[in-house]
Amino acid sequence: MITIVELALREIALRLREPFHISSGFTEVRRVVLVRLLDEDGVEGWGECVAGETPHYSSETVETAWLAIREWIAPRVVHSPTPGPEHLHDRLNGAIRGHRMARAAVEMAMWDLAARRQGVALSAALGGVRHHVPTGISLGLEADADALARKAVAARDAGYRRIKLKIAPDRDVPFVSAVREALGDSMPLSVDANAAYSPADTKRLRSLDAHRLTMLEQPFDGDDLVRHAALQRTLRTPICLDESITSAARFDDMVTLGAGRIVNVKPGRVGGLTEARRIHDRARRLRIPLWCGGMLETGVGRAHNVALASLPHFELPGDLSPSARYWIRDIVTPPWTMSDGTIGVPTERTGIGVDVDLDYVDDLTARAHTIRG
Ligand code: OSB
Ligand code: MG
Repeated sequence: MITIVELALREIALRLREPFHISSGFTEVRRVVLVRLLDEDGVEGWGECVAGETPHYSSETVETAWLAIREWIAPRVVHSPTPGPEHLHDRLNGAIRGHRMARAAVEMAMWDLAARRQGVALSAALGGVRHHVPTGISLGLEADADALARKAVAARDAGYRRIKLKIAPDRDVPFVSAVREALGDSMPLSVDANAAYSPADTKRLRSLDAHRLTMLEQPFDGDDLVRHAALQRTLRTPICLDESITSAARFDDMVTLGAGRIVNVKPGRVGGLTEARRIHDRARRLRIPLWCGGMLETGVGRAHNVALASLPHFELPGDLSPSARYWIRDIVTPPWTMSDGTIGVPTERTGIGVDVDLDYVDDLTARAHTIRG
């Protein structure tokens, strides 16, 4: 059994190297909630909450996650012995509706802690097999199609294996066509709408079929599974769902309805690594492609994503860029780096495989709160 004796919460602020625009919001300074668990033997575990500053991607925010962890999650974790992270996931899932990003931050810290206790890497604890995970890049909205095309070419030349463009109704077809022309036919290219369209835009979305996209990510609202299914029936390009897939059950619904043919898995969005792995296992059985998404994580959240992406069915490149794409200085050492379009999985170290730079985190901390039960 694992007995947690302390849950330490902190919020840090970290400026992005350049602002990131998507149809559902704009980020310049990332406010990140970090969770550190400590057990009775002095073993620690780290997790990162992916909730945004504003409720545009999902209803959760930094403020709601802070509240949920402090008031409802921590009291169910501290001094309540658990056999491990899967059990903890089910306990939290049974007790708390929603607040998945808040729950995930704690559950993922428990995965790190449990792996360290066992003396294994997080990827091994999850059943990972890959030593390098293929890397794609997500390019934010730009005001100008040529500027976007230049960024896409630079990303291809840097070795990224798939390029994803954010789109919105006023920045789609001409932007996609300029990028496709600049990249040539063979480079895997996809687009992500972050729910900016409605069924009235079906004709416009169908015109994207001409650009040989590997997928169209989340055109409609997260709740609109039935409407996604109707769109998919008229579209050649596979739909990939992101915001819609909040659980393994919702993944099953996607399959039943034909609402999408590819899944973007983000552990934070589904309540943690336990649920993310359940989606992986089902997708593998059904031969539905999936890949690991990103939420502009620091090096802590990235570590969890890299470990998840080492599972066998994560064959498509993820949104797993190296630290330097986001931050002047990451909060972990060593920072995450890319070589030959892949990120190395730290299999030689226990847990998440990177060290949190505590002095730097202290400098960045806006508030802290510790629960000892
Ligand atoms: O939809 O995948 C998304 C960032 C914030 C919120 C939602 C999304 C994204 C990204 C960035 O696409 C991916 C990354 O972390 O590089
Ligand atoms: Mg997305």
